[in-house]
Amino acid sequence: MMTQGYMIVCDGSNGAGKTTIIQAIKAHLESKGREIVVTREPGGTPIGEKIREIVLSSATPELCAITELMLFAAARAQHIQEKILPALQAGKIVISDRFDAATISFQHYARGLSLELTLQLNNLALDGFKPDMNIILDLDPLLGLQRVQARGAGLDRMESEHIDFLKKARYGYLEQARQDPERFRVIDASQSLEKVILEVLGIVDQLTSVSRTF
Ligand code: T5A
Repeated sequence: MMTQGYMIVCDGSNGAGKTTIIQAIKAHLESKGREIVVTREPGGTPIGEKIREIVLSSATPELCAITELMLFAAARAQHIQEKILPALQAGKIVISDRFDAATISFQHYARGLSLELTLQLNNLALDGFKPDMNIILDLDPLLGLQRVQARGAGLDRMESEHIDFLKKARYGYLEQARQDPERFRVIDASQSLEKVILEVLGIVDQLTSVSRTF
């Protein structure tokens, strides 16, 4: 009997702590003997990482909205086929730093592309695939940007957008969570790191304790 893989997505406001929290989830699940693949979007594969350089480069602010949408979708299609599906089929747990909900939040709610077009491209890339759980780290974008800057990192093309853009993306995540409470969990990321980790690990334990063997 083989253990079934799971896909957990950590997503939410910029600088909310996704990278930090993912390391805590990884350590926690590894201590339980699970094999973990940590990945990210845009990125996760050599082709996806090249697309990441294009979409996040603040040197090319002229990237138009439809090109941006197609690039995120292209990176995701490659990510699923090359990395995610093989890992899940091998019984591993995949933890992705952002995934399809980011496209709905950023390209639809923030950028203003129609929901129909955004879903069309998302669905093309997903090809019927859905992650098991989306953990949304919710934070005021101003606080998130302060955290990114305090870490000493420069701002990328998306983070250099007007603050209203990031506020709309935040709202987009909360809306998606409201519409799909089964697959989304929202965590208040303004809490202490210890508190956030505790809440997230509770969700992860609940998800991975559900017996899914085949
Ligand atoms: N995007 C992405 C789209 O527009 N469409 C899409 O389809 C996709 C997939 C990706 C960008 O692309 C956009 C969204 C994004 O704008 P990214 O690498 O995901 O970029 O960018 P960020 O969200 O900005 O990621 P960061 O790596 O900058 O932030 P994290 O990972 O959320 O935060 P982290 O863990 O690095 O933490 C930031 C700092 O805060 C501290 C940490 O120690 C660190 O110093 N911290 C806390 N401090 C206090 N209290 C807490 N609770 C803390 N948690 C962390």
